[in-house]
Amino acid sequence: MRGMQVADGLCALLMGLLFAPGISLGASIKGKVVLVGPVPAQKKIDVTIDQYVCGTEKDAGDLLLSPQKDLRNAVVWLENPPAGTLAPAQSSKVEMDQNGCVFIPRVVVVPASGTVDFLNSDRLLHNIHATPKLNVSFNRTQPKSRTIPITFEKPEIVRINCDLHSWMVGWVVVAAHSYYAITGADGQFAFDNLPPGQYKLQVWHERLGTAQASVTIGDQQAGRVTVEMKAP
Ligand SMILES: [Cu+2]
Repeated sequence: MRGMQVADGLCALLMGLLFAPGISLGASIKGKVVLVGPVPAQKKIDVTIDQYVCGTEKDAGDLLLSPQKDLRNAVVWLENPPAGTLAPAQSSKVEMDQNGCVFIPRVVVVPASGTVDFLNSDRLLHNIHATPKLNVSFNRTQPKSRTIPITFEKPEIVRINCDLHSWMVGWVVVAAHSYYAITGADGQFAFDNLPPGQYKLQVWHERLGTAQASVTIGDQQAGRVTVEMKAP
């Protein structure tokens, strides 16, 4: 019984902290990104080299939609993150593999000063090539099974190419803070542990460009938002 009372007391204390004005982090944003309007043509690319690994045809992969036009691989972030969330440390490994002559995952997020491990699971030579504006350029050949770690210092969206296979494109989104998300196959994203307030969302997609939205959330609420993107 005594233990229960201590636990209850601790619980009350924690609840008090959570509900105290100014420091509550009980709000969240739940949203999805959808395409509105006509669906642009989905490109296919004929593969003429290295077919023994790459196959004979590839989807461009730059516009992945569900039957309901939910948009995958859009990157969503808060333009005005809560104070004190700048420059997070990298908490887990970020990897981008080259597998079947495709970058997998196609889009990754890494915090500024974080490292992406580039892998090659294919039994042929690939290459990783990028010419960012704010980060250091690189152009490295990559035999099977070699891991190449690349550190990205500055927030920026960096396109990655393989020069040997022209259709291979990947994206490294270097994040300025911890409130970045990539939409899943259902177009959904979520941000948790937010103080109440008004938030501006920035959305980027490699083919559809950018979009903005704003959402206001109260204490212990989930703000819901649907971001609509159109083909340019
Ligand atoms: Cu390649």
